[in-house]
Formats: sequence, structure tokens, C-alpha cells
Amino acid sequence: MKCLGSQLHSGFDFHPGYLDRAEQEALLATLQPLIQAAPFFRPTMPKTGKTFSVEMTNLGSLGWVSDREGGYRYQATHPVTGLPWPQIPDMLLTLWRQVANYPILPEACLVNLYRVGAKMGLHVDGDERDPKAPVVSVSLGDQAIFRLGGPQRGGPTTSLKLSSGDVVVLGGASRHFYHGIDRVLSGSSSLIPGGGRINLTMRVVG
Ligand code: MD3
Ligand code: FE
Repeated sequence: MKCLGSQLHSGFDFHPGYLDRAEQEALLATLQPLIQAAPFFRPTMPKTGKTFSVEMTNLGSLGWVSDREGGYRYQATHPVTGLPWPQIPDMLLTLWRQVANYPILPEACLVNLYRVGAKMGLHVDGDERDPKAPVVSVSLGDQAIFRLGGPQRGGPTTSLKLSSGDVVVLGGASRHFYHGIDRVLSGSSSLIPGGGRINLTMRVVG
């Protein structure tokens, strides 16, 4: 267990290099047909309709979506194809059982794709009803500069480089901390065809 400075004992658990290169390749190969069935879409912000720079899709019985009209929410179907999301593969559920330390399996796995220039501003994940359930994040491909703050916007933050194969468990208080992706280091990994970074976050929606 590795802790970060002021986030000591916050429930933030960082597992650098949890998946080796062969496991990363196997996970990506497993994801490929699922992403084919549920292609990446670009969510839009509630009210303004501004598009995210990150592309998204989901796996599981529920997926996170956002658009101008409906706002942030979980729903059972892909917003473009109208089809149910593909199931979360066993490989990911096994990883959840290994690291989450939580008795309920995730209903949702949000898949974020960062191509050149994509980033994610500081935010709190607040659309899940179970406040005790952790989020488990898996990074694949290019390295990213992850920023973790505290429970309030404007408080101190620390940054951490996330590399392909790294797993982060956001449990306890850290589950409700501000966080974001400042930038992706383009060309830092050869894993993803066409370059970029994929982040998977498994969530109990509740
Ligand atoms: C800290 N994703 O999808 S993953 C997100 O790399 C999201 O794509 C980032 O933030 C990414 O909402 C960060 C690590 C992560 C995920 C969820 C968290 C950190 C978190 C929830 C609470 C606190
Ligand atoms: Fe988040």
C-alpha cells in the first residue's frame, strides 16, 4: 500500500505496475470487440452542450453518459446504438475482487479514451448512490499526469504520473476527493494502436 503525503489514510491505494505488459495486451485484446460493439462516443456537458475532449464508452449493466438535455446519469443502453452495454469481462471482475476490498461487484465500467490533447478537469464523481463503494481504476497506454485534491474545490492538490498497467483504488474519503487528468504524455507507450490512453473505472452505482 502506497500513500500520498496529505492523502495518508484517505483510502487511496496505488498499485504501480499491477498488470505486466502481457496482461495489458490481453486486457486490450479482450476490450477490442467490446468497444467495436459499443463504440466510443463524445459526451456533452449539461446545459452548455460543450463536448468533452475525452471519448467514452461503458461495460456493465449500467453506463455513465452525459448530454445537454439529460445531464450526467447512468443508463442501461449506449446513447448512439441504443443497445445494452457489453458485459464487464471476467478479467476486470477478478481484478476488482483482488483489490477493491468490497463485497459488491461493480455494475459499471466507464472506459475513457484520451487521444492527443484530451484531458479531464478537476471534478468529484457524485452520480453513484453507494457512498462506501470504492472506484477501481486501470490505466492502459500513454502515461498521464493525474491530479488528486481533497474534499473541497480549491484545496491543495498532489500530482502523480499514471502509467500503463497501474491500478488505483479510490476508497474511503478519497472516493469523494476532487481529481482530474492534467495531460497525457503522447507517444510514451506503444500499447494502443494509434496512440493514446485508455482508463477503465469500475463503479458500484448502487
Ligand atoms: C479519485 N477518470 O472517469 S481515474 C473518471 O484517468 C475519472 O480517466 C480519470 O476521473 C481517468 O471519473 C481518473 C482515477 C480516479 C477515478 C475515480 C476517482 C480517481 C478518483 C473517484 C474519486 C477520487
Ligand atoms: Fe472522476
